[in-house]
Amino acid sequence: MTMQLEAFFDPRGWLSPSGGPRYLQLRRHLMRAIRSGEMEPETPLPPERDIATMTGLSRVTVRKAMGELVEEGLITQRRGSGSFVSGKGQRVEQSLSVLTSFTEDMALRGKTVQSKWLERGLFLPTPKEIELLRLPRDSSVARLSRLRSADGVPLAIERAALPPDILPNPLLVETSLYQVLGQNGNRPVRAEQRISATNLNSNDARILNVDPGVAGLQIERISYLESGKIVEFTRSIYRGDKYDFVAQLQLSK
Ligand code: 16G
Repeated sequence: MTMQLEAFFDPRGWLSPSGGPRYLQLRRHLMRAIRSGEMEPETPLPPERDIATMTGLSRVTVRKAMGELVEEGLITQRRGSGSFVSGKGQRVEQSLSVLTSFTEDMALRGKTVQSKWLERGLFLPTPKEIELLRLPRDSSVARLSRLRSADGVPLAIERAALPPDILPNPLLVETSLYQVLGQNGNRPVRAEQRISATNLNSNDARILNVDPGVAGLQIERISYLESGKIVEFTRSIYRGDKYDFVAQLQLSK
């Protein structure tokens, strides 16, 4: 854990009288830290009575919050040595409202990205690519398919298709697509994203190193230049057990 425990448990940062039952607020606070990786696996947690002192909550409330996290497998209790963050809960959270690239997202979390190429080059477009990317009939299409991992953990398969005038030489993309697009003044400024649930087919499951049929998230992103020109149509399959998409909501004014 990189932050000070007192600061982390200081209730002023997360406990609110209108935030619902107090044990749920503590549970949520811990869960967010564990899932985002802010609290790393194997981080020892203070004894209940110390958490009670730091948070100002009763020991019963602390026990209830911790008990649920133990049941969900996010915290492990070891007899005689206390409670620890288990490796199981760690997930990646991606904001739904900021247009970032995979490389930037992971860098923000201090993670290193690895990509394995599945396909990269200029191809004959499918009718769907012609329609979605608004390509002229005789055009080619740039395709980039990659397995994307962070700190060695496979997270997603990304299959991107771009008009060839946006990315004339796909081989120039070695790590970040958005970086190469930015160098040519073609970095998208806005995007629409559609997320749906999916069960991984055997091919994608094998690439992501999970069992066939497990739950995943399918995300389609169409991104645009300021002018309205389409930059990419990307279909990604994310591992459902490793990824959370998080949206900040505001009351409409
Ligand atoms: C993100 C985008 C994807 C984009 C990629 C570029 C989602 C669901 N998808 O993964 O559309 O092509 O970033 O990443 O967020 P890169 O610059 O690291 O290659």
